[in-house]
Amino acid sequence: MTPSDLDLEACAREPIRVPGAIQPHGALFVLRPQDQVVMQVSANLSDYLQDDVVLGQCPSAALDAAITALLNWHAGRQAFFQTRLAGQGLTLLAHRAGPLIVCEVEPGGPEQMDEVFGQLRSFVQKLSDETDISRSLVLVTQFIAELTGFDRVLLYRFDDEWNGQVVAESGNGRLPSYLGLRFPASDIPAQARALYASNRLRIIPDVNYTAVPLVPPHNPQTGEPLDMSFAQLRSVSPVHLEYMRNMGTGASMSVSIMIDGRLWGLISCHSAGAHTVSHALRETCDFAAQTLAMRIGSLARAEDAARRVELSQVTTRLLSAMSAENDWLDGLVSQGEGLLEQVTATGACVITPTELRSFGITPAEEDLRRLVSFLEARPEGRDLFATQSLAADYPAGEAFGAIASGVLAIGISELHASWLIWFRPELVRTVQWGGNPHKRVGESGRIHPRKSFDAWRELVRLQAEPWNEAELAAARNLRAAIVGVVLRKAEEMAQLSSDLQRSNKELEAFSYSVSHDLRAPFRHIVGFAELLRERETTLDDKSRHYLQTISEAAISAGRLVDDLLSFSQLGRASIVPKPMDMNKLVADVVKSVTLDNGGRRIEWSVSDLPPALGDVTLIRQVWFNLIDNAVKYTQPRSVATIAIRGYVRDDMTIYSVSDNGVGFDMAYVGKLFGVFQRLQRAEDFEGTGIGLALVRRIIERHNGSIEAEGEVDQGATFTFYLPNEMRKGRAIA
Ligand code: JQ2
Repeated sequence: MTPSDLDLEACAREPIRVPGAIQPHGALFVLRPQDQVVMQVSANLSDYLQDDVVLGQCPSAALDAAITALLNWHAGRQAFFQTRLAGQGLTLLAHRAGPLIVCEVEPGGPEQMDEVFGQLRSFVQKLSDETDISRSLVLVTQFIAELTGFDRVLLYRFDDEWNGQVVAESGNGRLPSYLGLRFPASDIPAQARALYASNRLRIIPDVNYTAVPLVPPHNPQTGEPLDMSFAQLRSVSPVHLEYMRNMGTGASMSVSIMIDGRLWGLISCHSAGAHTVSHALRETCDFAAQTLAMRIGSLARAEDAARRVELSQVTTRLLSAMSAENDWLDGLVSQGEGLLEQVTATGACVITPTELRSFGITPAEEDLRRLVSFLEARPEGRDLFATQSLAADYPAGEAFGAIASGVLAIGISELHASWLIWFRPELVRTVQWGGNPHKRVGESGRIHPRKSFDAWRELVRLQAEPWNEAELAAARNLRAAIVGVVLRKAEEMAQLSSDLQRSNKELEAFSYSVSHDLRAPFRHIVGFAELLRERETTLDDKSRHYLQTISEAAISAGRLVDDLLSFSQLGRASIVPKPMDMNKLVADVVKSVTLDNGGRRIEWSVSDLPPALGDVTLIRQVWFNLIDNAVKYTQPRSVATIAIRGYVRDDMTIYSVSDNGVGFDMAYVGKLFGVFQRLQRAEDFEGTGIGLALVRRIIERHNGSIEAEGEVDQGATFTFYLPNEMRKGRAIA
């Protein structure tokens, strides 16, 4: 037969409950309870029961005692019946199949159960002392290997997709180790798993057996094939027998481990040659397996609880790091290892529209940004997203599936597309596959473990280890922690900014009233100083100089008050934007600034300036201050050059004033536009220290912006941006 997927598919559909045959290590007959007539027999029945049970008749008187007991059992509710047929050296086992009773006989006398109970007792003791699941699994394989004498006992555990992995093993070395190996779900197909969930034990004492047919093949009364789900002797699938032969095993037995009603795994026993185990010992194995199942159930719950505590400690660590830093992201990233540990990932990133911080192994930034677009587009929005196979949900993910098949993502902002994302690599990359231990010389055939591993490999391509509940919960908790930290920081900021706004308002009110009240006294000082000078014609030079100084100081103080006043008024006045002829405005300003420049040489270079929208008086003030500054700070130059430019770019009209003056150090550019901030010593250059603050305020009131560039002794350029006609609708605040 040629290997083909079709064969395998057919085998997955094989009706294994109704094979119509048994294995030859016992015999079977079907009894109709009303009249005790034998309805069906296995063709080998006379090998075991001679003429005591014959098709179409009632069992002979030699079995009377057993049959009476059997009928008593049938009238009750127990599922299984067992008795000794001492005269024949057999054990009789029975169970119901619809209205009929299926009876099976197997050779075997009463066991020396005392010793077995001793072994069982010590096993149960060891198991209850063991707190680690993995070591408990090894204990059970050891116990069963000792009890049954099989060459190798494996513990085979199913994952969510019913792929399996050998997670514990005991053996005498006659068969190769399969520890750690993984197999695809198809190696134990669905109908077999369903059967094994209800009938927990099966044995194949000799893989090379010849199946014994049932006679007649169907129940003569119903015409139905016999349901052998619970028959000990059920003949097994020929495909599975082929598999066993290919893996070099002559006998097998497997016991289901059921946890919370689900088939969790199998204890799978093999021998190189034929090997059998009595019914009593098989029962003991089942008992051990179910004891283990209960233990795993409770250990798993304890482990899950411990894991949640462990992960919440990681969350706490991350939380305190985030709270300690000004920028919570810095804190989070400073604990990169913890971030990975939080959900056992190999890579992680926090990605916002403006920032990307990553840790460990992650896809490239452009892949991450595209992944975020995918996440954002989901109907679930920014809820948790977890997958063990990203490519299945998001085909573009295949490109980086090797490092990020597992993705756990969680939105961390209501407002922005900000995500915390963890990654896990494709599983095949992480599997330890040292030296192909299952590859044996001479292994052949269409199905055997090595091919199974390849099939499994194909199956789990682009799949990562799944995220468990404790990890998903940890991700949610961390999100809550982040949101908490961010919220608290935002509240602090809001508090700060409302404090700031209040003190700004107070300051404005204060400076308005102060400057208003100071204006008149300064005028008076100047005026009276002037009057005094005119009246007292006999004053000596020194006194005249004093008077001159008084009036200059008062003029300067008055100017300061004027500036302060207009600065504080700016916060209140509403702005009515009108088209402004900037060429004219600048020409006027240049003229007024240079009226009295003490014969300085200034080379002006003024380009044709585009018009703009704004309040002419205020913008004139801007030009005045900038140009006046340029003139002022070029004083030390023998030839000052001042250039004024203007152009339109997109929805902004941009103007600049450059000079070759004393410039400034860019390190202090942030201070340039503050009130009373001056980079040069006040006495070197006249001015109130409010000019640039006022300029910025005016520009900002126009919804524009201003920036400065300079270098010490190399001049400065001030550039301001005003929203133009295109943005007129929302140009002015
Ligand atoms: O031998 C048994 O106890 C039957 C249960 C069974 C097992 C357990 C044994 N066992 C292992 O210890 C390991 C790890 C090395 C594997 C992979 C394994 C497989 C395994 N398959 C079992 C049963 C079956 N497999 C059955 C039902 C047999 C029956 O109860 O009648 C079927 C139909 C198959 C079918 C396949 N097995 C294959 O490997 C493939 C490719 C197929 C065809 C889909």
